[in-house]
Amino acid sequence: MKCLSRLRLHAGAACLVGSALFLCGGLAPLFGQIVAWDVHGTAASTANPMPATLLDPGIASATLTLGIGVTASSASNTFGGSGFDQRSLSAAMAANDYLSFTVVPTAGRSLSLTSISLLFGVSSAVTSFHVALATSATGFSVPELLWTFAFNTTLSPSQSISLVDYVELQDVTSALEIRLHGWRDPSGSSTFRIRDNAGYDLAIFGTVSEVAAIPEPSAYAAGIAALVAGAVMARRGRSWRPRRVSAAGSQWSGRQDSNLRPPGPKPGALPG
Ligand SMILES: [Ca+2]
Repeated sequence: MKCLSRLRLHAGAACLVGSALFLCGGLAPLFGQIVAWDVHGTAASTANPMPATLLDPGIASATLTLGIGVTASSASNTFGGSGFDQRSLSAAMAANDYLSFTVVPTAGRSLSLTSISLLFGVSSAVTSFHVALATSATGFSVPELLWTFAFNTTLSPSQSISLVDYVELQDVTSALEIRLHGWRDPSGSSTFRIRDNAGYDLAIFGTVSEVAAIPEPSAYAAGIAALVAGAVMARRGRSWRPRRVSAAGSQWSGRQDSNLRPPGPKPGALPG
């Protein structure tokens, strides 16, 4: 995966310096925060799904919601749910115990994610509460989880997860969902939530780019033909000389000795 990502970056660099810039096209990417939520003054019980507080113009929509395995919490200044009661990732996935956010690019735009920052916690500390990020880009595949983490306090410190190595999260042109699954070691049930601090509490960083128009195959063929024709003409231009045509229609080079010309009637010669 990392190798593919590097290939993509190298291709991007080649795109910038190459002579075929028209194939890369598009606007300069916008770096930074492209989607963010501030849960201050809200609760999942009254705002589910919750639209993003900050939305890049290149993103049509972004919503934060809950899996059907948990119940929207009414705790103020949070977005979360009660009923996180599974004891393994596979069980949490099967039970749909998760927080989820879905980002939909505007038509003609693509998203490339670089990182996610989030602030979360539980209502009562346990040893331990576990979380894992999975994405629709990989079919929520467990071997391709984006990140896992465990904590044993109520207020886990802010977390920042780099996504630059995940090629599936680059150049995304359709809806992308990321699920934050939660489960716990001891039996019981937790209320797990995005919690409030100054500013945004869940933010996605990355770039939004205009999708480059892909030339029609006929345009490629015409372009290649023009390049080949130009190269041939340039090569001929170095050795080309005027050519004359004999009366009999034979051709010879103007540089050839006259003795090598095709035989023809001599001036003034009489018939017979
Ligand atoms: Ca906040």
